[in-house]
Amino acid sequence: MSRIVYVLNGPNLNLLGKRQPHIYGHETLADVEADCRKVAGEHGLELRFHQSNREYEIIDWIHEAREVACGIVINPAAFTHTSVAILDALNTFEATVIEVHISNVHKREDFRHHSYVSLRADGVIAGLGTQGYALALRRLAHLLDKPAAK
Ligand code: CA2
Repeated sequence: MSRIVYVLNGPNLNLLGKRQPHIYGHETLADVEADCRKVAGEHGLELRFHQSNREYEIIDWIHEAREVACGIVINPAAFTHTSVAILDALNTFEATVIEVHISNVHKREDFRHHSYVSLRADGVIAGLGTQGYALALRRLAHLLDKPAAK
């Protein structure tokens, strides 16, 4: 079984740590990637970390992951609430999918309460700040090492 994990980030997350720190905190996306690389290293996972403002690029990475990956951690950002196309792509992926949101979307505007991606995700983390990514990777590693515990 492969130990390649894709961590995918949607639109505007390239601005993390640079705008709206009261909502998304002070860590940049580079900091998040560094955290993820540390956890991946601890668990023998190979990380493919990406961000895009374009829906089709996220879909292309999900298609790539279908061929090689044992899991996807995805923060689809605003596409969470709009993208049937990303849901359709994730539905073609057979291994574990964990959805991450930095903010607690359920405490925010009504339009953030619905997630297309949650219809596919095996787990959802929201409101734990950028730590949610590392926690999602630990969960993936746990499932890989102890699949019966799922
Ligand atoms: O809480 C999350 O992680 C979100 O996925 C972030 C999205 C938002 O549309 C979702 O409802 C919840 C927004 C990402 C925008 O990221 C920014 C970061 C810093 C400054 C501005 C935007």
